[in-house]
Amino acid sequence: MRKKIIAGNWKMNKTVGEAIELANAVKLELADCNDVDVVLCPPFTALKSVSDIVSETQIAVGSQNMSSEDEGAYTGEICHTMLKEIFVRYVILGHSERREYYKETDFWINKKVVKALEKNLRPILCVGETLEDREAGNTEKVVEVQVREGLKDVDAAAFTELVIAYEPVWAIGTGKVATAQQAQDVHAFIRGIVKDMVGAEAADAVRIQYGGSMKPDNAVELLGQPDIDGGLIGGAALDATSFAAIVKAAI
Ligand code: 3PY
Repeated sequence: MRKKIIAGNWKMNKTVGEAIELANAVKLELADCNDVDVVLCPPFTALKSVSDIVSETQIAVGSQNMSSEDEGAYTGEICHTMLKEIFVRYVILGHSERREYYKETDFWINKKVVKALEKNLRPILCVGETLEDREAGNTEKVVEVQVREGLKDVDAAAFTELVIAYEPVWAIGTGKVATAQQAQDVHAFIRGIVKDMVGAEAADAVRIQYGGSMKPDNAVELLGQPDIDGGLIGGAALDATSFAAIVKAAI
């Protein structure tokens, strides 16, 4: 039985003051939530404050990116040591916004995934097709490449730690949501790829989240699908009540 995981991707929203307010509001609702893994992913500037606020709760903290390097002359980057020092446990890697706007490739995303695992951080690897890909009938082809390349050289044992987030790009920030069946089909397909890569045990253990306009009113149906193990939440994570409602839908 896979434990569901709901992560809030706050993206480039919330000043430190606003992040403190939101984290405190989420803490009031979810501090003792044991049935679902809850993760907050604020921007880098607010990570330390949010981490302090949730430190004695069941809520974990994640970053929205991480360098593949250990330290040194990499202007603008943040490495694993800096994240672990402030008790960050998860790292979102390869989000479609990073692939699209910052031209992150599967090669670099894979280096980050491998580094995160080596340093005991849990990667949330994002994959997903664009509208153009879907309309051309290329969803499976695109997602398969992203999964195989992103998880290259990852041991079967690590699949209990890492998380895959399926986020159809056409459903991100657009208000469009994949139907529960569309999402389930791709999740089952991804699990099949993992099985082919590292075996049935790892495929059965790996958690695959859905991301892309998940909200309280569609969460129950999406989270009720057999291969959907949680959500990576965008807009709805910026409001404590909506975020908590999604977490409760996962219980
Ligand atoms: C969204 O739901 O908009 C996301 O991109 C979550 O990562």
